[in-house]
Amino acid sequence: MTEQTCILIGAPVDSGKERRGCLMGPDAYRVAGLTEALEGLGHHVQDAGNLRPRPAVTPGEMPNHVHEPAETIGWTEALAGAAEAAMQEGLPIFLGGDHSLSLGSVAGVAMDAARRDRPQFVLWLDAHSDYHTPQSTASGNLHGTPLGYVTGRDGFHGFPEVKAPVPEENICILGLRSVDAAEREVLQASRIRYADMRAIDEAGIARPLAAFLEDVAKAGGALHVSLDVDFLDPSFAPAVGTTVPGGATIREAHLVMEMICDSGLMTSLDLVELNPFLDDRGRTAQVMVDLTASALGRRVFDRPTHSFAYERAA
Ligand code: 4U7
Ligand code: MN
Ligand code: MN
Ligand code: MN
Repeated sequence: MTEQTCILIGAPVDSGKERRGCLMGPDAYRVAGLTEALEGLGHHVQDAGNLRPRPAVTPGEMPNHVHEPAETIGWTEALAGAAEAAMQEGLPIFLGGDHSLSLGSVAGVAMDAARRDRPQFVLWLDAHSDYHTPQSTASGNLHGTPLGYVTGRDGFHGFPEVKAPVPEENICILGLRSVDAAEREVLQASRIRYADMRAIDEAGIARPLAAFLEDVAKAGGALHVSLDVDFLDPSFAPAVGTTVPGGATIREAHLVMEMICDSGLMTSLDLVELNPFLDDRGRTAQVMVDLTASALGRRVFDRPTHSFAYERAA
């Protein structure tokens, strides 16, 4: 693939849920060798260090059960600005941090796309649909709300106004296996595309992804990829607070990344929800680094040499 300037933006966001630990994520990716892996593929890597949240206050209209809204508002402001700026310099990779970081990363990259008159697309790789609002969430955990926010749903009082909402039809969710009743209704009524694990079992993961990537290409869109650790089955990726059995296998996840790479469409990436405190000798961090490498060109072979008869026939 063509050489990229990858900009690593550490975002030790830990306010999006009760259980702490995601703040250690950015350093775990560094220790697992993210920079070295990307440089080894011929890319330029700029590690911008870690961001900090802007100071913010809890708005009066925020429901009481919502966990640490002020801190997440502060992160959203900081991340949206950093994301929009980084799009001028290269391909930002946001090192989370929990998934509430994507309120800011996606809002920011979408602002950049709007400025360039390019439609923004989002590929959401997750066990969960993260389509809540601060009113609909029962847990009060804002890491379950980023897709609600970036599509412009109401109720995000005190958060920066979403000036470039992502159109529902430009979003594809793969890997679903835990959707709350309150999300299910609005999701089904929306134009968001999704394949749950059952659909993936039946059709394979390549078909829905190929169809989505084709639409991004046709529209000349920018593609943000948001990879939640819990997209993967917990047997391969234990370092996450919200494990749900029955997730993507290692090969399904690599295939997704390899197809994204081949498409040449990815313009920004989130690595979220890694909780290194729950990891098993760094293996989950390593899996996430390896998947990032696949998205940016790691291959066994550059091109086929000898083809099989069944390939020549096709
Ligand atoms: B993640 C949940 F209830 N839906 O709202 C909620 F199941 O970023 C989980 O995808 C949200 O890990 C998970 O708390 C957020 C729950
Ligand atoms: Mn907390
Ligand atoms: Mn998520
Ligand atoms: Mn999830």
